[in-house]
Amino acid sequence: MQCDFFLGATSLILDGDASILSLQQVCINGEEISGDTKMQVEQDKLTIHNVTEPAEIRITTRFNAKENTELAGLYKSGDNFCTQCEAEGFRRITYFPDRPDVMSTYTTTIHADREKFPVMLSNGNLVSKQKVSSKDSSMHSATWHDPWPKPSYLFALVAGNLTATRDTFCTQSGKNVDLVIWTDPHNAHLTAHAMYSLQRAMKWDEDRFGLEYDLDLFNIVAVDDFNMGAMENKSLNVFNSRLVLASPDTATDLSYEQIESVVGHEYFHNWTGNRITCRDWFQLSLKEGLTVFRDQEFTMDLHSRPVARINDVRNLRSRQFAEDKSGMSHPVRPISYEKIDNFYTATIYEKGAEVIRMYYTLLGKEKFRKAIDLYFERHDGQACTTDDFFAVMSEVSSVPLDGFERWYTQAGTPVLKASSEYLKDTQQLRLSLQQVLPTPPEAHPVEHMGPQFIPVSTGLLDDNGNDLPLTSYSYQEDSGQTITTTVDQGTTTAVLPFKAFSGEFLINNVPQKPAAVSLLRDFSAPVVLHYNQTAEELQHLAKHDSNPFNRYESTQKLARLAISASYYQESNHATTFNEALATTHGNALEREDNSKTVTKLDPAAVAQMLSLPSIEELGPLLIQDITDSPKDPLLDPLLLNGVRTQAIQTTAEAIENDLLQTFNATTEALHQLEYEPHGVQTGLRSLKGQIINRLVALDEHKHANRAHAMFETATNMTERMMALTALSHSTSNYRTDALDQFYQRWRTEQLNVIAWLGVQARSEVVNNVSKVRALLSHESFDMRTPNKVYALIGGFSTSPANFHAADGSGYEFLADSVLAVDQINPQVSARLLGPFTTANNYQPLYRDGMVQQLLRLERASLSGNASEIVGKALR
Ligand code: 0A1
Ligand code: ZN
Repeated sequence: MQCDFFLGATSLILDGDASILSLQQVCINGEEISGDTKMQVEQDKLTIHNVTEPAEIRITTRFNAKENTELAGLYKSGDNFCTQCEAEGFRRITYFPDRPDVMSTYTTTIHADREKFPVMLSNGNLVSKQKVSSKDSSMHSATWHDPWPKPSYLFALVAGNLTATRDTFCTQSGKNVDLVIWTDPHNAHLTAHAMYSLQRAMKWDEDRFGLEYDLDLFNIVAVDDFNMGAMENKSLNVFNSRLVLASPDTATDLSYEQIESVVGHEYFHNWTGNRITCRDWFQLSLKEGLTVFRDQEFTMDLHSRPVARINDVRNLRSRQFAEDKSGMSHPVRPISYEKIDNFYTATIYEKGAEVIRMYYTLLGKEKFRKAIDLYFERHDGQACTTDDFFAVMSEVSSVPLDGFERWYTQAGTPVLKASSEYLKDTQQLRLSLQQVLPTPPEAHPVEHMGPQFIPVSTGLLDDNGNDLPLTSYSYQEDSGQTITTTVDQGTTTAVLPFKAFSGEFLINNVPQKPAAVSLLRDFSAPVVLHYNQTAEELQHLAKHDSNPFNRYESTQKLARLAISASYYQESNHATTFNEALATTHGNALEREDNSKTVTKLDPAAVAQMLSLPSIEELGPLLIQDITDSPKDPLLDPLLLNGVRTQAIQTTAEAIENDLLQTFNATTEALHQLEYEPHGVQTGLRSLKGQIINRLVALDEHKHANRAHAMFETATNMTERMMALTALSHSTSNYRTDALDQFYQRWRTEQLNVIAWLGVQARSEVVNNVSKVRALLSHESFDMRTPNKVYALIGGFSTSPANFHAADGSGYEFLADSVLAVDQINPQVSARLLGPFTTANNYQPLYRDGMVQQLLRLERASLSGNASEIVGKALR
């Protein structure tokens, strides 16, 4: 390869992992070198002395890709070879300056057996492919050249017996791009959705960001063994097969949605990640946060914006807010790490995307586009920092962005405290705001914590539920000066720029006391909002808020208040909020008179309103406190799970008839439709799934048969899995029957088997740990396949009742599993350890149980990946 790496010194130091590589030969300008005076090989590097530029350095290494179970570098998945080089996998292939700011052009020649490896791929364009000339040779070779300079983490190579699904895309400038999806031959019929998603992504990036693809060929390869979701290697994306392959019988609606979004995500990286890459791995969010933002917008533009926003916020709260409350808490731009593989986190990805979304909210759509255009104009071809991105945003923004940069450097979720008062005499609404920042984690100290710039999208509702028009707002600066900002005529949402630790906004010309204030519309900042609202106000907002996100949020808030009141045994409050919640759920199920639609509102939104916050969402909120005064900052997970289940039951009981009616109506409506993984029918299915879960949770004796019938009559994987999930938590015989039937019918489909393992792992049935342990030796399970490990072991840790079992059996199971997986694949074992990193949030019974297992793990000789997480969990 052509590597324009500036040597600067006479010794060239190249990264390399001697645990896998065996160095065969080093030649400089055609001459082999050897001996300590010429070069030194150490565990993690090769130093070549006295190199004078320019030089041609030829390095030959050997390694056993078949035994590379870490799935980093070049490895075998099934009968095929493939690579994974992000973040530091290239150094497991050869010695190289394996860092993102060294950008080189690559020419790759692959030699392989013709029969076993008919397909040989690498980045860029195919230059030549030929049989090896000697008559009796079974070998052939292919040479690829990628004209775009790139860092080593974007290198890729694939060889195997793969089948191509081909299509094309004509770019905005009229160039035809060949699109190819490569799969194992028996899966080729499952690629249509991924191909269509790719074409839509290419079109969307042109329409929305003016970005065109820059080569004539784009390949996607689906592999069964992959540590993560997918990888954006230049022109040769490698995907976990679960994010490519789909048919109505093997994929749920959610899988279809994820395929579209991840195909988009990897494609969008071509500009945000590949053309402009990261200077170092501390800047990882520069490419990941921005690309997640882009894939979120892609989903929003293609489907329902509010439904997508709600899903994104749910995900953020349950994963990233929890991470902020764990030993893994770190800022969007971390300042230290032991293993970069451990930092592909919800903070880098999802919080990173929220940071980009705040720029978007503050600049507005047009200016944001202008700023992004400037980013590409200024930095194309460079390895950049988040400061470079901040600089272009600041330059274009009409709002000064002081304090915004702290979103990158300060870890944790800010608490935004709000109170409001109507000033009748002056016809103003006073909104007092305060931000409370968490103490920085030990590993990421910050000398002077400053206030973060929080955009607070705000609207006011009158008694009839209509938005009050807004005209202007005033803010008193620290200097004492009052600044008044006029908002555009007709505006009913104002983005209040809050950048102090505390301050007051006065919303002017408010003719009457608002019936309710709608704060943080569309979740305009990744904060926990404390704002005292009565059950009536929340019900009013849930029914009328013009902002669909806040309609959902008000229902969620009622649920949070109901659950927290039960948790703290405040029975009066619990009754009030549970009743209000049931009424709100009943209202959401309302159906238009004489209408054929199942619900007045979008059924997908109704399903979201009906769903209660997950345990993962509730945990950090409870200890952070929902009600402004945590009674006990340490969590009892079993109690929390119990009161959550009770809330599900109490509210379901109050509206059982409505639930049944809607269940039947969705069944009827779906019966008329042929399965499609999009449109209104996906909403109908998610509503149906939500309801069947509620009903079985309410009374399994009464409703398990309904779930079983749903399972048996399902014509698609979505409804089958929904029914199976509802049954999985019950103790009825229907459960075992459905699980057995499912396995017998789908045992040859890998994706279905993975779903089958997962649904059993997540079951809340008492003492499920023994069943899950038994599944470790089931014929379908393989500890070397990450998808199966995540489904079974990772899935188990999400069952509160079993993971937190009072006898410690759940913790012991996780530790045993980590020890076994760590021998095979450290990236995967490190991921499995996630649930232990919140140990310090729990009451002593639970915390001590986790700590006992963590100490046991600490004494074992773990991989560097796993021991970093164990160390942080014990802190
Ligand atoms: N950059 C990829 C994700 C990815 C990261 C690391 C990997 O191996 C350690 C693999 C994939 C993305 O954001 O899609
Ligand atoms: Zn990414």
